Amino acid sequence: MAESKLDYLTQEQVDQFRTDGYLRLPNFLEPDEVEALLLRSKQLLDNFSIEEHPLTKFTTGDDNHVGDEYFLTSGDKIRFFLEEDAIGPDGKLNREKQKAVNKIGHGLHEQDAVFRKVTLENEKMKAVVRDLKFHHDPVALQSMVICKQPHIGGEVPEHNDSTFLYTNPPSALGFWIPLEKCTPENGALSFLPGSHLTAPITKRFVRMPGGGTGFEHLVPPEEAPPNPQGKYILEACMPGDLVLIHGSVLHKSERNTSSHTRFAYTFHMIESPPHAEYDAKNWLQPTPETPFPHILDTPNPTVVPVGA
Ligand SMILES: O=C(O)CCC(=O)C(=O)O
Repeated sequence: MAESKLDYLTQEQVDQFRTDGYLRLPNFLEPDEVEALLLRSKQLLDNFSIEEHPLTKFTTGDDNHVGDEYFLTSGDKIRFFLEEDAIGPDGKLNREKQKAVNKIGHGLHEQDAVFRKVTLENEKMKAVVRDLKFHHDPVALQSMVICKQPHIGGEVPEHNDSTFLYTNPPSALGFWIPLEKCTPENGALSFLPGSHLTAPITKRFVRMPGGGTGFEHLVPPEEAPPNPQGKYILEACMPGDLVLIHGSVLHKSERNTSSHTRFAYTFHMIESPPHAEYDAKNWLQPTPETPFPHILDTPNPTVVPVGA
C-alpha cells in the first residue's frame, strides 16, 4: 500500500506501533503542559471532600473488580477511587486523602479545562490519530489520572484494554502520559510486544444484570487460548512522553515500592458507529448530555487494521 503523508509520526514509528502494539513518543507534551496537568491533579486531590465520599476502592483483580454506583456513574464526572491499602480494618482512611487516591476519573477530558486542552483541543494529538490510521472516527471514552501512591500504589495485573473498553469489533486505543518520571521502583508500565497480534479478546467487562460488574466470556473459557508468554519490556518514561497502547496488547505495572508518587494521565479512544458497536452492557455509558466527543474534525478516509 502506498504510504501517505504523515503529520507528526514517522513511518518507522507507525510500523513499530503495528509490530509491538505500543509506542513511546518522547517529549510529546511541553514541560509547561505537564506542569499544568500535575498541578491540576494535585488541586483536585486537595479539593475533593472525603466526608462525602463513599470510600470506593479501585480494585483490578478478576474476582473483585469495582462496580458500585459511584464507579458506574463516573463516566462524565471527576471522581476519586481509593487505594485498597489506604483503608484500615476499621473502614476508615489510614492516611491523608491526597495520599490515599489510586485514581481520578473518568470524565476529566470533558469536565476539566486543563485536561480537555491536551485531550480534545490538541492539534498534535489529532495529528497522531490521523497518522496512525487506527480509527475512522474516534471518540474519547474515558480519562483518568493514575496516582500510584508511594509504598501502597497497587499493581495493575496483566491485561489488555479492549477487555474493559469493549466494542464490536475491539477498537480501544490508549494514550498514556507520565506526569512524573516512571522507573522500575515506582511502577513503570511494561508490555509484551506483539501480543496484540496473538491474543484475541476472549472476555469483556460488563454491568451484571443483577447489579455490579463482572466478565462475560466471548468464547467458552475452556476454548480460550492461554495468554501468550514472553519477555515483558519495561518502559521507563520521562514526564511528557506519550505511550500509545493498542487495545489488545498485554501490559501491566508493578506496585509502587518507592517513596515517590507516579502520576500519569491516560485516556482512551474507541471507534464509533457504523465502524464499531458500543452497547449497553459496557460499564461506562454515555448520557444524552455527554455523548462521547469526536476527536477528528474530518474522519480518516482509510484505516489500516492491526491486531488479533
Ligand atoms: O498506569 C498504570 O499503572 C496502568 C495503566 C494501564 O494499564 C491502563 O491504563 O490500561
